[in-house]
Amino acid sequence: QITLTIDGQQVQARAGTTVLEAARKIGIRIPTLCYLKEVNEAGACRVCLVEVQGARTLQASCVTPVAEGMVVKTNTPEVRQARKLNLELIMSNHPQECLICPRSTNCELQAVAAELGLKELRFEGTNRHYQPDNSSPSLVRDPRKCILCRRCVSVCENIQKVTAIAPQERGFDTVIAPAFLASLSDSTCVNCGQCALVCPTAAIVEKNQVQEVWSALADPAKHVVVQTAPATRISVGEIFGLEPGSLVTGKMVAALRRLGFDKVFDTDFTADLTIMEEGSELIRRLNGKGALPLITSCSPGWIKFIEHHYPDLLPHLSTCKSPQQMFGALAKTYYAEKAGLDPGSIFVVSIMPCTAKKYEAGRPEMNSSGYQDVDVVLTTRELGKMLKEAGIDFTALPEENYDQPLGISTGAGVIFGATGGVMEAALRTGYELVTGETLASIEFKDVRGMEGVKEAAIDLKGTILNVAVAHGLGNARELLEKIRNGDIYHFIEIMCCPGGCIGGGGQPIPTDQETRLKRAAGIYSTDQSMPLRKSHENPAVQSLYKEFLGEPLGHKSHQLLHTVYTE
Ligand code: HC1
Repeated sequence: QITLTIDGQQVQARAGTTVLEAARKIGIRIPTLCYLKEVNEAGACRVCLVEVQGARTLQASCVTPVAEGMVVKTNTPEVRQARKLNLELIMSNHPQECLICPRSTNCELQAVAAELGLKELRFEGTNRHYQPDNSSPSLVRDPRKCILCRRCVSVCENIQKVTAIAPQERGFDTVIAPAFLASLSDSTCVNCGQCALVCPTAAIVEKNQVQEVWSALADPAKHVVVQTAPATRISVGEIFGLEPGSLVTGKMVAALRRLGFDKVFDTDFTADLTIMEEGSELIRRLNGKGALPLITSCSPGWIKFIEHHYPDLLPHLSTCKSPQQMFGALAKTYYAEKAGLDPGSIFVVSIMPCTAKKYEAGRPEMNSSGYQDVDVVLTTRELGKMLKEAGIDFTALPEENYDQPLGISTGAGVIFGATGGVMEAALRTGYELVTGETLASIEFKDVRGMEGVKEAAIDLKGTILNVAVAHGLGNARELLEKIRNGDIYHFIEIMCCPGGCIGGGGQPIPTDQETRLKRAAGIYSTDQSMPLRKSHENPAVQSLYKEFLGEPLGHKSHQLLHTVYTE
């Protein structure tokens, strides 16, 4: 332990702790912009300056380690003035578009300016000459709003290990962009949107498609249906001031009806269906037909990552489309038939915690209904914007139920939203299908939690199934290297984003580790509250097979619910 003094108070801190953390421990708030704990600790923005006795200049507290006997002052006239000056310099070439900016009221630059009491902008810098990059189906990069904090670079390089963006050029020309200033769509970007989650401003945001949905809703010739992803029901409430993890399924359904959707359905229904298809695929592969380990394929950022970086492992991917895409294909076939609708008039909207789902919906494979299966994907954040625009008082809404039959689901469907959930859902069904026995305990806790790579050996009454789960692409790399090195696994779940979809790039900001944990807890308690918790017990899935699909991996399933990914 080290003892130091901050603003006259004695503080004990572990060696290696920064002055910023030591100050926070005793309730002293030092403003920060570029700092992101354990991801970006670069001291780049210099708004966290403090005075350290004996030092010749003010120090960036986020990168200054504590030292024995250190005397720190965080609130002197010089400190306040220096922080303000640095902020003014940052803002001198930041577009003054706050009123119409997508991050307005949720912008850290705006918040720090208010916190520091900035009252005037005395300098006019050279405006950045780089133009917004609209090339990606998922994200818009606007270098004019970039404050060069490098959070996006760190998350892309160190957490996702994708390194699609990095600082390019020098001095005033510095810009965060793909190599050779290529557009995002020409880079190795997987569309995960983790950059957008950590960006303090609007330099990287989701591609906003709200207007496309308003237009569809206003078109009397269109029958507009919506599906909601597992991880949206425990996060959309945050946009309206609720705690992360608060379950708002019923209010979300009510809100979507108020917006004018003709039917409100649930992606959890097709998550259950995915388990039927993927579980059957696993059993088939265990019987020698196809490559092992089988790896899940529902996370589109992960799919793009394996296509770019591990094409030799593509035969291991499940051929199942994601639940989002299975839903789209069924909405325009099974549902159209049942409801007596022309599939061409059905417009499918998805509410997803994910920016890569926008890209997935536009992939050329995703039109097995004869139409583009999913028409528009909105992130949780865009749904929040839409609801605000419509003047819907979200927290005052009553709880309503999903429409049937594509709104019926089990607890296994909902846990898809947290890392380990797809695996656990598959084990709940797989165990019972393989052994013919009812599980005594349905909770597989070894595959839950935030550890980067989780492994377990599951005893299927004599047959041992080696399973592993990775979330975040950096962790996925680690696991994929083990497969390449010959480690034996039978079944693997990989989700692109840290924490799984609860930490998706389209989720409310902030999405930090504390938030992820609360959302995951919300997911698991939702599962516990469900009357049915195993996918094969979903009566709507059972009817779907009886009335329409036939059997898992049958001809129709093959045509509508499966695909093959190539390099
Ligand atoms: Fe996900 Fe999935 S769980 S990928 O994380 O398999 O986005 O929530 O909708 O498709 O069901 C996301 C979440 C989501 C799909 C399902």
